[in-house]
Parts: sequence; C-alpha cells; structure tokens
Amino acid sequence: MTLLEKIETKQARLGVIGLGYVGLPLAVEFARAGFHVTGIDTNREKIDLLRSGRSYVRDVPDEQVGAVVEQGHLEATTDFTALAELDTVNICVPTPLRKTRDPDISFIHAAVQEIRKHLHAGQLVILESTTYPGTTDEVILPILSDGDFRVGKDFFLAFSPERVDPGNEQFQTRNIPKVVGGVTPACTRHALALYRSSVDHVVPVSSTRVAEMVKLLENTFRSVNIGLVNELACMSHTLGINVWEVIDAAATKPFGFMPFYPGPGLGGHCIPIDPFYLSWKARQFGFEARFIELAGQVNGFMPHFVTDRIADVLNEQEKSVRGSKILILGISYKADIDDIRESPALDIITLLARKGAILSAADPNVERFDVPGVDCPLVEPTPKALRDADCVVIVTAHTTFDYRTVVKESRAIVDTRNALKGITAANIHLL
Ligand code: SAJ
Repeated sequence: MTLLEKIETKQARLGVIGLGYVGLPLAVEFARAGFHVTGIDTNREKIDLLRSGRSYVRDVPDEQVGAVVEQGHLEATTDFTALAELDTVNICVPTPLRKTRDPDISFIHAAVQEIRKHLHAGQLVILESTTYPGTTDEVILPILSDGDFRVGKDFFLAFSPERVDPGNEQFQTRNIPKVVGGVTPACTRHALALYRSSVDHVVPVSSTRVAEMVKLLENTFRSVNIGLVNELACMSHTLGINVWEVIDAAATKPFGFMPFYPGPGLGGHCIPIDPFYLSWKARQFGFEARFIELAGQVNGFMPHFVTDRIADVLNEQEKSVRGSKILILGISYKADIDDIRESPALDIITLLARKGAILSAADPNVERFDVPGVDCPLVEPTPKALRDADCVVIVTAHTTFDYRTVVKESRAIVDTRNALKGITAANIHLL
C-alpha cells in the first residue's frame, strides 16, 4: 500500500515531534480524524500527563485528550525509536532566538537527526516550526538525503507553517487554512493529502521557501503594525491626543484599514521573535530589513515608555518610584491566557524594581512566575491590595478582571490596554 493510500484509508501511522501549543493540538486533531498518532516529546512530565488523559495546553480540553488516548488513537512517548514505525512525522519544536538574536534551530536539528536514524522508504516529513526561508531545503534535506534515499521518491519533505493563535476560540487547528510547500510536487501532494484529513482548507504553494516566507510575512505584518501604533501612542501622548479614540475612529473605515492597538510591549514566542529569523536571513544576502529592525526597537521601547508614565503618575502625587507600592494587574503576554513568555510585564517589573519600587502582581491565569533577582509576589487583587498600592498598572487586560473594583479602590491607575475603556475617572491614566 502506498503512503497516499495509507493516508486516504487512515491506516497511516502519524507522528508529531514536539507536543507544545502547536504540536499537541495537531496530534489531537489527527487522532480525532481517526489516525493512530504517536506524540514524541523530550519532556517526561508532558508525556505522563497525556498518558493519563490530561492536557497542559489551554486550547486543548482534557476531554479531547482523554478520548483519543482512551481509544488508543494517541500514544505519547519520549522514545524517538518510535519513528521507525511511523509513516509521517510533523516537527513542531521551538525555534527561539539566541542571546545574539540569531536563529536557534538546534531543536529542529535534534529532531531531524532522530528522524534520520529511523528514516525508511515512503516516509513523509513535514516541518511546522517557524523558521527562516531555506531551512527545509538547506538544512533538513541534506541530512535526510545523505544516504540512498531520494526526496520525492523514497521519502517526502515539506514545510507547513503553524498558525495557532493561543486563546483564540473561533479559529483552531481544524478551521485555520493550512499553507503547504513541498520540496517536490510529489512532496506537496503527500503533505496536502495528510492535512486534508484533518484541516478544512489546505493551500498548496510552489516551494518550501514560499511556505516558510508566508509565515514570516504574517508575523512581521503584525510586529510592524503593532510597532506603528506603539509609536503613534508615544507621539499622541506628547501631542495630548487620546490614541485609543483615534484608532477606534480610524477603524470605522470600512476598507483599507485594520486596527492594531498600542500596548506595554510585544510578548509571546512568535511575534517578538519570528521577524528576526527573516531579517537574519536577509542579512546573509546583504539586505537590511529596516522595517523589522525598527519595529523591534519601537516595540522593545514600550516597557520603558510605560515605566516613565508610571513615574509621571507617581510624581503627580509627589512620590518617587523608589519606595512606592506598585501593583501589576495581568502578567501573561496577552489577554486570557496563562503564558508569560516574553511578556512585557516582566520587563516592566524589572525596570520598576531597578528604580526601587515595592512590587506585587495579580493574574488569575498565572499560578507562579519569577523575575530573576526581583521580589514581586503574586497577590489577590483585593480591594485592600488595590487601596494599598500607590499605583495600579494594567499590563494585560484579562476579560475576567472586575475592573469596577479596580477603578473604585485604586488611587492611581496606568491602563496600558485601555481596559477601562469608556470609564472616565481622574485616577485613570491611559497609555
Ligand atoms: N499586541 C499588541 N497590539 C495588537 C495586537 C497584539 O500590542 O494590536 C501584542 C499582544 O498583546 C502580544 C503580542 O502583541 O503581547 C502578540 O500578540 P498576537 O495577537 O500576535 O498573539 P500571539 O503571538 O499569541 O499569536 C500570534 C498569532 N496571532 C494572531 O494572528 C492574532 C499569529 O500571529 C500566529 O499564529 C502566532 O502568533 C504564531 O504562532 O506565530
């Protein structure tokens, strides 16, 4: 039976390497489509949770994991030798930046080396991790082709960018169009066949480089537009104009405009990072990606801008940052999630700690967090905690916060997300 036939009859044995916020939803979606899926991750704790039918990704309910594990459609292991039995492998591992802001594709490398060890005829390998254009062709293909296997004949290789939007209840793996680019047309055909089983809409493109670039355009688009409104926020503050009102009014334009909103900075493991994969690659060819670098500078400045606004608000009370009690409301990188990676709240906490503030934080979605060398306990945002604070800073606006109490009890509020939209009060200071 050919791989295409195995996929079409759902007898193909699928694998997903990397069971994070991308890999786990994908593995579960494949399993719910009726495939036998082997999830592989180096994190023993994740594997144990999955084996006990529990999820650790907010967008994937325990019930979904429990059902596919119970049916035997999803197996989880740390053992890469399982690859020898698999017909397809999706790589969904992290692609962070090094301290030097260069791409770190060591996780991709490690996964591909494991795949190489167990590569057999007819296997389909798909990279989903966001990376620079050329990674699939220049890094993965040579490793998998170093024996007798020929791509497009003995094995198939493609790139398909992940588009998971953590916390988005409207768009999940099944109904987010999937872009797919193969090394050869046969590679594309096989990858499309696999995704058609579990995703409503697949979008073939002519190469892996195009597919890699699609993702980077999507995220650079966001980073640059967020940078634009962040600069506009700083400008509007200087001009004494309410930038939020400006954006809301501009958003009434029924065409040619898409609202983005200023904030305390850019968080998450994608938008602050992915564009620098593109600028790094462009620089190898002597091309300076100026918009990417500029957006990075503007977005990276926002925690400093917020800290200055806090100092201004305290100054109006004839207080210094040093010795003032500052309560940070919301520390995840965006609303209604528990992820604090790259969260601007951590930068703001660090900057305020350096100035000698007495810090505490409140976030109903975050159970623990740590800013090295900084004392910032997690507290309940009780009326007393709000009253005791010299300044309350809304850094992330969870929809579950009761802002009425915040406005009523707080002496001064710096609202970096316009969370108190429509409430006018002397103690509220907008970004
Ligand atoms: N942000 C703003 N202003 C905005 C929008 C976002 O300051 O107008 C901030 C957010 O607060 C957050 C950061 O930017 O700190 C990133 O926000 P995001 O909405 O881009 O959310 P992510 O990074 O969790 O998910 C994004 C996806 N989001 C959307 O498309 C809405 C998408 O770009 C990718 O699918 C995903 O990253 C990824 O995995 O690349």
